[in-house]
Amino acid sequence: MLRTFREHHIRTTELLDGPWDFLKDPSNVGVEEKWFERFPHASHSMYVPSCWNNELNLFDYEGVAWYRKTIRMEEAQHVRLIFHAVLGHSDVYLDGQHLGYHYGGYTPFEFVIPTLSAGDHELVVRTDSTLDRLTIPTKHVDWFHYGGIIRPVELQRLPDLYIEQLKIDYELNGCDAVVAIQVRISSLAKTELTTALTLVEGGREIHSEQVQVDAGQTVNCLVKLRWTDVRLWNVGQPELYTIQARTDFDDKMDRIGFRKIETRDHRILINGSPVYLKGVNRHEEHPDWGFAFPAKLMHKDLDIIRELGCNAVRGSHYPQSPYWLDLLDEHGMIFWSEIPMWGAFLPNETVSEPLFQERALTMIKEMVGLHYHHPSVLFWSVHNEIDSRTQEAYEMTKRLTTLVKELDTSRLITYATMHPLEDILLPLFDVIGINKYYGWYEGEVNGFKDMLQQFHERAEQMGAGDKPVLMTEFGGAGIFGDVGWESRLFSEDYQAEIISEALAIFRHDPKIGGTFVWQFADTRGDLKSNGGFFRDRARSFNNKGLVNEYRKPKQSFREVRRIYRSWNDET
Ligand code: ADA
Repeated sequence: MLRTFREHHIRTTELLDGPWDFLKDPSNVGVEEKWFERFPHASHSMYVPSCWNNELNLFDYEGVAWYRKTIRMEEAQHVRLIFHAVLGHSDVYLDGQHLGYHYGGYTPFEFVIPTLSAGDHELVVRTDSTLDRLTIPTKHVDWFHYGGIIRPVELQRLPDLYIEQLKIDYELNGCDAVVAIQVRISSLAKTELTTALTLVEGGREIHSEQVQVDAGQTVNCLVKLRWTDVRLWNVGQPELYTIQARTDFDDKMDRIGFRKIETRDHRILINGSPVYLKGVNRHEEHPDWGFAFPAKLMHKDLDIIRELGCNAVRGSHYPQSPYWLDLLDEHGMIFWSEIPMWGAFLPNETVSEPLFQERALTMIKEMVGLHYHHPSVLFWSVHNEIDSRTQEAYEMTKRLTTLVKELDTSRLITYATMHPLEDILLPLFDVIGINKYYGWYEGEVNGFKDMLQQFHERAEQMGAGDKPVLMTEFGGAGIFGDVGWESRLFSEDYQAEIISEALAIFRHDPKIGGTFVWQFADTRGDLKSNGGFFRDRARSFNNKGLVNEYRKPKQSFREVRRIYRSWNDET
């Protein structure tokens, strides 16, 4: 399932989920041997979507692997192939021809193939999950190096005139909105075509016009409508509007929620009222599924997070599934979306590399495109824990934040810093996220007080004293089931203790606008690290979850539930 609702009622779409032929290519000979023309017999079957590492004998395989699927066309038709997420590098071939290359991991890319002939066609994908110094994330990252086609591959059959894009923006003044709907219609026809374009909201026609598109051309239609008394979306108040663009040949639906996001007095404001963020960091990961997280389990994650009393989730550390965001939209929950630039061990040389920066910019563009309409998304985060003390970091961050502003001015731009007392990036952001682990990696939990006081003074001096500060990571590891009389390192008791002490400190600091515990569930760590990284990851898991990897609650879960439920949603 891609979304919780249907995106098309007229256009025919099909998910290519199921068995694909699969073969790893550890010596990287496939291109030379032209596997895209002759797929080797030695291949076996792999379910898509999935991470190959969850299959027997592939657990620690990082590298190149090939996939093949046969597509049957009953008649010649235009086709749009959407890869909703493939980890790392992907090269896509159709009938031996290279369709294109994509680098990324958590966002879709697509190909439009005009008039694909009737009969069988061979779709081949070469993927490479290798992490290195210029990939995002780089090699040293605190999550397992999974590989594979992790979200569905979709095959859409397109008419001659198809809706390439539906983009909905609005300006809100109280409960009155000026809604700007842009529909991009593209032609794959050999002659000029005319169609009616109709916009429908909740079953009600709101606009209609005739559109003429020349052969092979694209037309952008912009419709501006004034709506009064709209129902506003807010935390716990999930008012949503579904908009359909329909032509004589095609359709596309999407959903929005009306809300205004601002900051004032160190608080995040939705529709003019402050909201105190009670959150967790969630990896979209599970030991049996890796990053190919099934929709059904998303419902369960949501139930558990709501049970905890949360109103916010930080999508650490990459764009999460649209289905998950649909669920958050539908339950009035806040989401923080970020690209997978994970920086704790990121060298400055890498930060300045043009290829690295280009990849980051593309990831931002794709993330904003993917999550643009979700009302739950309040924050675009451009990186996590990079060395924010350096000029190199400043230069790169300036490029990233400038791009975000070009793409979307309605949301807050943010990041998470691990150097709050030396950080030079504060002025570039609307909201500052702080990651610190007093009581775990450094000193006593009480250390937060001093650090925060110094941070606030420094922020003031840098002209950033009025920005909301969110505690985006804090906590410690607790091994599920390790409970005792005393609170020892790695016990559930100790973890629960340091998290509750930290939460009490943050809640008493008027300049903190919300908290995200690290982390929701235990996640698989990077096993292959032999360079001295992540040596404290007992069981090869990051054990800082409030629930274990199978979503069983630890003591810290019960503590945080008690605390979060006792806090107001407002200041
Ligand atoms: C960092 C990082 C997380 C995780 C955490 C930890 O803050 O952002 O991804 O690695 O530390 O557990 O140490």
